[in-house]
Amino acid sequence: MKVADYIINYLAGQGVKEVFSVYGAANGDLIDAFTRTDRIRYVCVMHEQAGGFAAEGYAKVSGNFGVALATSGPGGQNFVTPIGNCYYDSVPCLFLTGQIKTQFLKPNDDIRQIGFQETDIVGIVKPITKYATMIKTPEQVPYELKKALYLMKTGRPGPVLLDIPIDVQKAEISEKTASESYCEFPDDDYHFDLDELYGDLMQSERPALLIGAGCWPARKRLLTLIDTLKIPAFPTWNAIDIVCSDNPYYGGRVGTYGGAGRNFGIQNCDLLIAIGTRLSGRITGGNVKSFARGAKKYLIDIDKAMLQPNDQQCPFDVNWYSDADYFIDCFTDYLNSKASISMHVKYMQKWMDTVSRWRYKYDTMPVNFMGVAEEGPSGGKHNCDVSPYLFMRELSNQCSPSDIIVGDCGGNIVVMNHAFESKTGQRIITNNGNSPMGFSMAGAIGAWFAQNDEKFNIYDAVSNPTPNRRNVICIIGDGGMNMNIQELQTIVNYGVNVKIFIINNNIYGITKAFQEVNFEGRSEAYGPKGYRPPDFHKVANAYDIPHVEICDNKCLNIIKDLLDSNGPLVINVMCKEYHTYEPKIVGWNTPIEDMYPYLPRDEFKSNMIIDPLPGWETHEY
Ligand SMILES: Cc1ncc(C[n+]2csc(CCOP(=O)(O)OP(=O)(O)O)c2C)c(N)n1
Ligand SMILES: [Mg+2]
Repeated sequence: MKVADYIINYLAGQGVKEVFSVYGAANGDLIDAFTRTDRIRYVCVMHEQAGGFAAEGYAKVSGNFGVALATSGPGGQNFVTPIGNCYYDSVPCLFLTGQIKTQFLKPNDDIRQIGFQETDIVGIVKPITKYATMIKTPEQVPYELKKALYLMKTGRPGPVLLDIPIDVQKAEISEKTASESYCEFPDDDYHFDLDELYGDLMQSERPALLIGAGCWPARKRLLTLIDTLKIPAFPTWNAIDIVCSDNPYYGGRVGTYGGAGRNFGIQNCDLLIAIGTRLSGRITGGNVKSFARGAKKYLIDIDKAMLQPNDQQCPFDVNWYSDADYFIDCFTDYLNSKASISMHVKYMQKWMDTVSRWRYKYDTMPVNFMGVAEEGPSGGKHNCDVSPYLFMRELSNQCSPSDIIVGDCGGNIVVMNHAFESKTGQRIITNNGNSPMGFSMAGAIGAWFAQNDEKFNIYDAVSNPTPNRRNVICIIGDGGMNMNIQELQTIVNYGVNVKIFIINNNIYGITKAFQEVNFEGRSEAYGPKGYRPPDFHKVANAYDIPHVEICDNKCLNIIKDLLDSNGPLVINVMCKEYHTYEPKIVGWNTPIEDMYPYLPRDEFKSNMIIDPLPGWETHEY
């Protein structure tokens, strides 16, 4: 069997249905291998970066891993951003690159290049992959493939890259070679002392859970655990579809995105149990040591490097190495064996009510936070005005529990985190750790392929029946749209049914907000100076995709009809030059509970159960 066929068949055997590819001579044999199987197909994207983003979207929605395929040189180089995405957001993806024939490979690192489009892609991506290697002989292929996939999925998942020279792709391998395999047993030396945790829980008056994306595989059992504990659960930025807004124990979003509730819940807890999270700075805020400072803090995570108190920006008191899945099972069993948990639960209602009250009272939606689009030199020809906050809340009201929502970056993702209220069953994905502009359109394409494939439709909403099809909704800024605009053609070519909502403020909104705070408002390179978006109506026309404009807050009730319509749609949400993202945390020293616009000081103080930090009277922390 040809090596190229072996690889493609192997991926099909792993349940992968689509490989996102751009052609090139160096991956020609791998592409040709698809002609000899009907178990797996390639999807031609217009740019390798988008192919990598699509593979990420596919992995996040299918629960399987994603695969992207590129040629040597520039093809592989275009993978750098999606590989970074997968590394920082712990996404299992296999990146395959073709490489020039082994005979033309440069013999040492002093030589820049010998073969046409030769590049040391392995060297380039080493720091942002779990494993990357060039396979120089056909005999190594089965072993390296198994090893790469094993490392990709085991422990904290992440991307791997295999670089395969043309002559290796063309070579034959025997069945005997192919059966030899890589095998390693997972390091599951998990240990924790549940008696200690239980003792602290019984003592605690204000316990809280912090739930990270590492809990995704155990999400159903996690919801049972939350229901047993009956304490507030706060999702991190990658877990807002694990603990959803409709969960009775949902505490709200935290950190930078802690809009509703203004972080009073997490900051006032006296016991914090964080599971499957690396505690990004977006969660803790810049004054990291002030995060949940009144609490004894437990961290349960699979990444040993993140469990070292000396390396932790915000040191945790107890750090346990464990798979979230395993911990959740053990903790649930443990609690079920304890009669006293029911007594504890009785006392928790008051604390839960307090957290809910903060969340409702300090919603981002009351008029004073809703913001009004500023007047300014208009980048568009329409004089229209939609509040992104109002739009996002309305979108979430009109979305169904089976929808898949893919967010981008910039001001629009801040608004999405502030105002989109999730429903159990929804998938809400973006790339948070790397946050590249233009992720969401390509990510949505991958998400669509994943949901469209019945076998891997892992829809498992707790209380909703499995729908045949799920709406895929892409939310993107005008700036982000420009970064992968060419993928509109992939959408057309494959009939991808995705609704693209462009939050069109004609500028890089988050950049304008940043410059106002940090550069005395000098407006550089975000628009209209330097940057200006195209007329998206004309763009959609050029790609032959229907286009709708929402120009007024009063028209937001049409969202549901747009979602129910057939086929792809570009929806231009006209927001003038909106760039007010509030509430927000101002300054590196401010603890996350003191968000701007500042509450009157007596009101702020009345919400603090623990002591405010010195400086709270004047905000001079
Ligand atoms: C690839 C890439 N380049 C630059 C940035 C820096 N950046 C973050 S958000 C942003 C502006 C985004 O503008 P837009 O998509 O219109 O969103 P808005 O903030 O207006 O909602 C920029 C330049 C980035 N995140 N990714
Ligand atoms: Mg914008």
